[in-house]
Amino acid sequence: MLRLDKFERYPLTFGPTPIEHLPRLTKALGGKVDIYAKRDDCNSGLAMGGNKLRKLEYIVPDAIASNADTLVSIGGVQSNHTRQVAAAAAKIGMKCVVVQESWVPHEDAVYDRVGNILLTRLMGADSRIVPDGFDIGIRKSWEEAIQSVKDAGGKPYGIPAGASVHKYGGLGYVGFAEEVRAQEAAMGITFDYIIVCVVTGSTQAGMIVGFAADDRAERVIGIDASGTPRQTRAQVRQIVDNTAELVELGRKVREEEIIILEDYAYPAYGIPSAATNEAIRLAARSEAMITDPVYEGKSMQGLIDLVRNGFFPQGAKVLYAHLGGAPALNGYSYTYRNG
Ligand code: 5PA
Repeated sequence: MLRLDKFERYPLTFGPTPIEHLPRLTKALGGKVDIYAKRDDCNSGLAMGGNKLRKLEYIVPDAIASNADTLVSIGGVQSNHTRQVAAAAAKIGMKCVVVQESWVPHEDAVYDRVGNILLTRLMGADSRIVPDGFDIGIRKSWEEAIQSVKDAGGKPYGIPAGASVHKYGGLGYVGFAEEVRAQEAAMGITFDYIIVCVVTGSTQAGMIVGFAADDRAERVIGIDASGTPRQTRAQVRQIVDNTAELVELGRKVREEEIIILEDYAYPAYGIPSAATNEAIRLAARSEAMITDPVYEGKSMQGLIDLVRNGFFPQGAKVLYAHLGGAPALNGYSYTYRNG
């Protein structure tokens, strides 16, 4: 038994997210592998939801206990994470400063006006665009933003990119694994594989620890969307170790239990390939399931490619973790102008 319940959780989500069968996508991919989705993209009424709210549920109690008055975080211009931090801040009555780095070499006339950043500003966050490029690590621009809050007499609470290297960043997705186990029991099935997009790492790391409890961590297939997979893998490793200790897994997760596939992040973080766009269109047209060009479109591309290449044995049940991200599509209006 993992010790997740000893950690305080501040509810930001509706509760367990639905798992749905995707019969038309299953059929479009040949029908030999049964595809399901767990809809963490529909997990909350807060500003369109997504995976960060599951993580933030375990971070917010610590922020409140610290007597902070301002959450300070970081991401790209179309960051889903900073949108969800802004949402959590609004919901708990704190101020919010978010640094939005220029992570994506993408030009669209309204890129910095629509989607995530629009919602972030609407919720009252102080959104600061800076020119620094992509990097999932601890950033100078974030440390400066924390300092600027102090200089102005405020009390900041820092949340790093993707809420990942925060000490409690992995707990939310341990909870995901516990939830899947309960749903499997209720549905009378077991999933053979879980597909998850990975960038800053705590989503997959939490799942790895959660599924290590019934010895199937290596069934969690991470699809890298960072384009810097060595750094992502190192961060996943670190979060796995820290989280395993927190929830008392009782053993070290082995290196070969951490599976990250690097083949789908090209041409760069935030830039969809032709195959990404094909995947986005197939999910939309077969199941009305909307995925984005930065994250879920790439993990959908990975899922489709793995099915087509026979990676999964016949009859396998594959659970696609849908982590959110659709608001960013608005920043790609030209790419999808014809659908
Ligand atoms: C993000 C991340 P991790 O960062 O936990 O690996 O999750 C990857 C991921 N899907 C998958 C969606 C929709 C995501 O938003 N987003 C980041 C952001 O700033 O939005 C942290 C990068």
